[in-house]
Amino acid sequence: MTSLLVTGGAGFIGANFVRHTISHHPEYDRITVLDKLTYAGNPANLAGLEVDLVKGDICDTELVDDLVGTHDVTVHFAAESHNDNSLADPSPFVHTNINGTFTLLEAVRRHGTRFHHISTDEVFGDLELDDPNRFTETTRYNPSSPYSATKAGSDHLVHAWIRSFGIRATMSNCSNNYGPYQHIEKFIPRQITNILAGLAPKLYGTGEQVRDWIHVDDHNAAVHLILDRGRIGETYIIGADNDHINNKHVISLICELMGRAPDAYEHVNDRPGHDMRYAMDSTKLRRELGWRPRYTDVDSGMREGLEQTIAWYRDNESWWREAKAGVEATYARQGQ
Ligand code: NAD
Ligand code: TDX
Repeated sequence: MTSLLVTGGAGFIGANFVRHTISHHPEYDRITVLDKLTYAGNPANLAGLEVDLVKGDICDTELVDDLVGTHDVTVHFAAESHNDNSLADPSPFVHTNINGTFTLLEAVRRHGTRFHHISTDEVFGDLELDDPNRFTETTRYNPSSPYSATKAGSDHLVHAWIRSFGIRATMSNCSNNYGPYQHIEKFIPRQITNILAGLAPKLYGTGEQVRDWIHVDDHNAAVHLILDRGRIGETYIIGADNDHINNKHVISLICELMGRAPDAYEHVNDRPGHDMRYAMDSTKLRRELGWRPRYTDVDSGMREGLEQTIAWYRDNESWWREAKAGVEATYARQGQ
């Protein structure tokens, strides 16, 4: 039996990971979540689960040392995760994404426990729309925003701790996730809850940007495969081959699935420095570990994933309603 520490487990992907672990991986007999419960963390995401939730900062050396030392495996999701916020104030991004990852790595080095670092496609920068290439495990780092630069910094720390100190770590870089429990500041839940709240969906700029959308359950299934069978020291790219669908297409699909005209959205100010296209090549993960995404292809799997996600936000209005006015007021101040 194995004990598991999940940092950021009260956030979107971390909470889905805890749920996935409880329903599919009984070998993890004790699960602890370490989460600062920032605006993005919500204890309700773990309601009813047999999990110890410790409220704390991953930069707290003593607390982190104690928790890492008493769990066999640490999976590190905790981060400041929203690009738009990083443009308004980068400082929490440096604190959590860089100093927090450093604090965890030092604890892992002291205790020799297993570590998995969760990262993003954005560390590779962006591709032009007509560039046929996709990101692989060997793509050069080239981050654009304060968010992606701090995630890139955290990845470099993990690489260095693996090479210099031989820690037992793996890493994964995944593309844009969607699914239940995602904060309504993010693209897909913002549009769904706009429609539910009687507001127009909001598209940045022309909406030509491409994100390689993946359902959160497909991401988390991949993380478990890496924990079970991934090679120590290795990085795995995770992506579900949706790298041809632009934001305009996604927003129209959401409108259509929610019974609106496909063009029933507004154009708003673009994001400064907006990355154009992300595309992931997950061949290594598929070949080595046999991973297959369930929610792939925009006309079948992604449509099904979006329908389920829309139903979740419709059925869980109390989960998002209170935050909605504040999130929209912040966007309105930015002309978004
Ligand atoms: P999220 O913002 O929904 O959740 C982050 C969680 O971390 C929150 O619960 C928050 O309270 C917690 N946290 C923040 N600072 C902390 C600190 N100093 N100490 C302890 N806890 C802290 O983010 P998410 O979308 O679930 O992303 C999780 C991870 O996955 C991040 O590392 C992110 O970079 C990565 N990622 C996200 C996506 C995506 O599309 N959302 C894609 C690829 C990778
Ligand atoms: O209202 C919006 N309208 C809009 O057009 C919002 C919030 C976003 N957008 C656009 C910007 C992006 O091109 O949609 C796309 C997706 O935006 P986000 O949901 O903010 O995601 P992104 O910036 O691509 O980053 C996400 O994927 C990689 C996560 O937030 C990161 O944590 C992850 O690392």
